[in-house]
Amino acid sequence: MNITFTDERLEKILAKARQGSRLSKEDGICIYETKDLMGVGMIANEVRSARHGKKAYYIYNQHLNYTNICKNRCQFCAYAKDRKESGAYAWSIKEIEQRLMDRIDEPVDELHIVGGLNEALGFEYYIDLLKTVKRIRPAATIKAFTCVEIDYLSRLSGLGIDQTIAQLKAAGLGMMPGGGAEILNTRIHDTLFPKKIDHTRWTHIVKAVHKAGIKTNATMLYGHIETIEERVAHLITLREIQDETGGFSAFIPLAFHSQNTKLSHLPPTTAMDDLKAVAAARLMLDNFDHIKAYWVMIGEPLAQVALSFGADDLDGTIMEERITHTAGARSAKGLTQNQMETMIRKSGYEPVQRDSFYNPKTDAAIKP
Ligand code: V47
Ligand code: SF4
Repeated sequence: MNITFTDERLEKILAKARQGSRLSKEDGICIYETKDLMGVGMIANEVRSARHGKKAYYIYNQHLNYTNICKNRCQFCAYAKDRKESGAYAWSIKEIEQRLMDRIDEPVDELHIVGGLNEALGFEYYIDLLKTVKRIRPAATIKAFTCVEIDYLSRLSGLGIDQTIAQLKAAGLGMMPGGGAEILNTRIHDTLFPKKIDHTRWTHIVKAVHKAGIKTNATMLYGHIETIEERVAHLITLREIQDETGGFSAFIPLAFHSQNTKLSHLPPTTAMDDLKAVAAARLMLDNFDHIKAYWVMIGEPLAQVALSFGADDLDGTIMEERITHTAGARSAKGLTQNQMETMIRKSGYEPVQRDSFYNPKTDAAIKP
């Protein structure tokens, strides 16, 4: 297909994408800087179509955020609280069981489980949590914790990283979500989340997790104080890790929401930022199969458009999202399977209900 660009620098990026050549740091910067959003989108869509055709994936999932008490208190986080603050909570294992039972009649394939670093919870709590979920939902995949929790739990248990991962895996951990990476950069770490692990530790842990045979996702939190160069460096770091381990499943750009955070003066990301984040990921991360447009953060309408800007996955039905909604997200808290499939079909794509490892659930497709 002939593409006419208003920014001629995109000709070179299109040629590279068509040859399957790796894009450089300069190409990444150009993708973010250019005003030719449609040009970038068309290249990203070509790459997305070659890999996935008209398929758009989603999963039937449930989020469980077991505690919002967190000792890290990252500047960008509206969700975390101190122990004595009003609204602070920590669910007992019984309460977790209850939340699972509340939805036991639904065909949930994945439990997405993350929470704050709550010093009142011991290592045994995490093991119990995994075992309880596995007992109640034996067929579902537990996608839980991030490298931040792995680091924390290895200190809490005194077991070291590899043993900690092994114990969590034995208790039912199936894969890990991508949160916690934020932007892999010292300046941003020291400014926004100095108490959380830095990029060196995150990289070390994610490689150990992949080596243990556990797939993870990767994310990038954008739209705060980061520069374009820092975004591109983040993507290149992830690409290099993926070359080494092959352990990343999907990449998810996370649009920063500033309400109720220490950065509440910052404006929301624009549609231009959000679509560029998806397209840049599709083009720079040539060794990632899946790019998610997380509808919770960019809203359902823009997530539909993002399917034509490089995304092949809309994440899941969710039902009870807390982290982004505490920071002012206006999207729904959850979607029914029907709403999800309608959203995909109305964008011109074919919904594919998947499991956590992108195996299609062929028997479960809802017909229009
Ligand atoms: O780790 C925190 C980010 C992450 C805010 O792997 C914020 O499938 C925006 O990682 N505004 C949690 N973002 C969400 C996450 C995720 C979501 C969906 C799918 C997957 C996956 C992973 O959200 C946190 C942090 O990076 N975050 N505060 C905020 N105010
Ligand atoms: Fe804690 Fe995670 Fe929030 Fe940081 S982003 S304060 S680690 S819950």
